[in-house]
Amino acid sequence: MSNPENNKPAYTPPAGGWGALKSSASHLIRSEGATKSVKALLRANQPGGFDCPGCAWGDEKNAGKIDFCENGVKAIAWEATTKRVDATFFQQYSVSELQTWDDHSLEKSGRLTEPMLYDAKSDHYQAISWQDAFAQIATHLQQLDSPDEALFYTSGRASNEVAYLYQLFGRVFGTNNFPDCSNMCHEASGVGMTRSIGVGKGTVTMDDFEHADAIFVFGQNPGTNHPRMLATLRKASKRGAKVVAINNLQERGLQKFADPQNPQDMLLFSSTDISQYYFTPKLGGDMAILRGIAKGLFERSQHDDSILDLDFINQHCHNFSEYKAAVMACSWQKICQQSGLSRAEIEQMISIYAYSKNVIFTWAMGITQHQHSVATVQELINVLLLRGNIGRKGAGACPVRGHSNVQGNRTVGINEKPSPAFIDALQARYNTKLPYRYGFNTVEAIDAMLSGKGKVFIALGGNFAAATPDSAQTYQALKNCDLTVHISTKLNRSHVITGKQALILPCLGRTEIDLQAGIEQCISVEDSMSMVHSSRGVNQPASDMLRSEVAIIAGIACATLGNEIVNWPKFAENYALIRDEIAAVLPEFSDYNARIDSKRGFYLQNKAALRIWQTDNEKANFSLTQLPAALGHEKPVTANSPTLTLQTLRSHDQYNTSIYGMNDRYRGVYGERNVIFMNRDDMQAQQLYEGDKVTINTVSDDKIARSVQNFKVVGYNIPQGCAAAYYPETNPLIPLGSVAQDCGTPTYKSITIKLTKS
Ligand SMILES: Nc1nc2c(c(=O)[nH]1)N[C@H]1C(S)=C(S)[C@@H](COP(=O)(O)OP(=O)(O)OC[C@H]3O[C@@H](n4cnc5c(=O)[nH]c(N)nc54)[C@H](O)[C@@H]3O)O[C@H]1N2
Ligand SMILES: Nc1nc2c(c(=O)[nH]1)N[C@H]1C(S)=C(S)[C@@H](COP(=O)(O)OP(=O)(O)OC[C@H]3O[C@@H](n4cnc5c(=O)[nH]c(N)nc54)[C@H](O)[C@@H]3O)O[C@H]1N2
Ligand SMILES: [Mo]
Repeated sequence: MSNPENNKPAYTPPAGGWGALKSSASHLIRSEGATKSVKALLRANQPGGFDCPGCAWGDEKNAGKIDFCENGVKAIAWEATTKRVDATFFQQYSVSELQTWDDHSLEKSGRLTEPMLYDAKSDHYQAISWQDAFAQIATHLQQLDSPDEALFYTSGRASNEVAYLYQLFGRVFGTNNFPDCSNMCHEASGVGMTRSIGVGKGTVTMDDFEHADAIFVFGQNPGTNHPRMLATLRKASKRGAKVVAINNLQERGLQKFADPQNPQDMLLFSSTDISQYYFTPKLGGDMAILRGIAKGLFERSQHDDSILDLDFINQHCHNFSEYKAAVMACSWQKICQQSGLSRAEIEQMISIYAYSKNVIFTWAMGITQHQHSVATVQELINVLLLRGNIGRKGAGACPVRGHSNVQGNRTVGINEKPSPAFIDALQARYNTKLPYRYGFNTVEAIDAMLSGKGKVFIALGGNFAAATPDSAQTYQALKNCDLTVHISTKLNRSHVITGKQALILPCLGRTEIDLQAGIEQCISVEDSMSMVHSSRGVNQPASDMLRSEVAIIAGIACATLGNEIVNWPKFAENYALIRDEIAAVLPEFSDYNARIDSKRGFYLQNKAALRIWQTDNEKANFSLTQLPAALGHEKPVTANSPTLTLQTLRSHDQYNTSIYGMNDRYRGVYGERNVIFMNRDDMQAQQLYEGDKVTINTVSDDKIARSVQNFKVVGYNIPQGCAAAYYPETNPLIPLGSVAQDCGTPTYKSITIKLTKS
């Protein structure tokens, strides 16, 4: 039985509000770039300004002069810091010494200012000219036995322009090895949705949120990770839409929210309840919930014709009767046990879903980072299809993307499994043979480096060493490489886990002015609602030696391949020409240059939203996957060796591997990150007390011991058998082989662990 004390909230004032503004301000000052940042802030998400690098939530069409959030402020200030990591810094600190620093200290050192080459003899990075850096990379690439020995990683902050150029470079070089952050993030959404409805992106626009009668938010913590989404949810909630949260934790930001941009809310410190309905399933239990909703709909449809949208189903869907049979064969007992919710709770969700006309499902990492994540995404779609909730105003599927342009990167070709049609189009445009065979995703890339099949690793942004699973193995993988190259703005873990040779190539950030051939360039990005818009930096570059990402990729490509097939330098001088290329290869971008200049950009039409299904049978397909036989929490526990299922997640003061600060305000954690949130009954059962220090050990059958030490136990409102701790500190625990079925995403939200007292 769970103890009522366990429901004690960690932080009582509403999320957002004064706390949010005070925290933003202190970050601005601490970043020592205050004046610059303030000027920059007012241009965030404004026409003619830059796209906030914080997240991929859509822009409100009636947003005023201010359309950013606390965490956007942090991202902008972080980039605008006046601290510098230059050649003198690297003279002072050897790489071995930097390896002992934590992630926060590395990034806090400041912006990278000039190209650096690692010298193994002295164990220091030393300055190198851009030309020599490009030549080094070219030599390494040209010496490979096969182009497939090169790996081209992308993090989702890259613009459409550089992403397009980068994939073109990799493919003309001869490989589809494009592991990317998406492989660790929303891959399951892309794979599952493409199978079911023929598109791998959300089907809704911002406008749909104004017409939804219910919004179900699955496995997502918008208060921290998509704060501008809270404003959208709050508006919906105020006009009477039901907001239903399904989350393993009681997240403050989903419960109450005072809008820091609404003066009235601030003065009165009033707040709106965001989610009137809050359900806390066990980790990985969402598919069972959805199956329960489907079962309830089928049961209720026996007495009520309005429950299922049979017209829609008959006209558009395939596999309906098979799906119905599969659902009805699944027992309530199994559904409740696996989800961790009671029958009454699930019935409540069924009522909300069945009696709301237009429903949107949103989701993020709580859904996609499990073993059965593709099946769960398909189950989300199944349930939407049952009531015709796709392709209708106010209804649809909304995977909420993470990185601000991760969706755009995929659209323009960053994909290790490109469609033959895309390669055909590239071949036709450049009149050259390009590879069709699939490349490596992120985990496969690590395997390839470990086995010697991957020899040159190039990263366009991100922090591969820290973001990926199984840190010990990943570090070894990177060290095995002949060359590692990082195109980055700030110092991070990946720069100090070097290949035999290593280069750091410092680039302009999104907020900075990008001058090419004397002309200011803009770039463009796509948000979670498929809106493509331009972004123009406003700050002076952190150093005059920085180059833009486009210029760097063009430089590497030109040194490696020459200019015969593609005239790289021409594109680096004028990004509008890259957009013309994109438009020539992807017809949905026709008139690209003209259309990004319109006020808030343009919408990339989503076929599923028009009820055109680009699947093999041209139907929307119900998927028939069974519930997992048993999740971690369902497996028998022996008293002397209790296991827990661990999810790894973000604190309020971080952007992925960038740690801005040591607080997690809404969860009541201050000044530290090595904590493990536990159910208090589990603590009692294991004789652990608040504040005890534990070692977290992974339970896996691959015979590799994995553990992290000195984690402080924090009693929390979390279902029994489940625990939570921050990423990236917990990445040493994630077995490399533990990935989602059919999409290869590491199972970052369900790792079986055992605790031992430190
Ligand atoms: N400020 C800030 N913004 C960010 C980021 C950041 O680090 N900082 N990262 C960006 C990126 S790349 C991404 S992908 C997004 C991530 O956005 P989120 O997906 O919100 O990120 P996480 O912190 O991983 O949170 C996962 C949430 O799902 C819940 N959860 C975990 N497992 C389950 C489960 O099995 N079922 C259910 N129902 N819930 C579960 C957790 O309790 C938590 O609330 O945010 C983006 N925006
Ligand atoms: N355990 C666990 N691991 C996870 C996750 C999890 O929930 N749990 N989440 C996963 C998810 S969803 C994601 S998306 C990945 C994120 O993986 P990545 O995208 O690889 O990691 P980030 O931390 O976002 O990358 C931060 C670095 O990007 C660089 N950078 C910042 N801005 C720019 C820019 O404008 N240009 C360039 N070139 N570089 C820039 C900076 O040097 C900074 O250090 O992590 C994954 N890893
Ligand atoms: Mo992500």
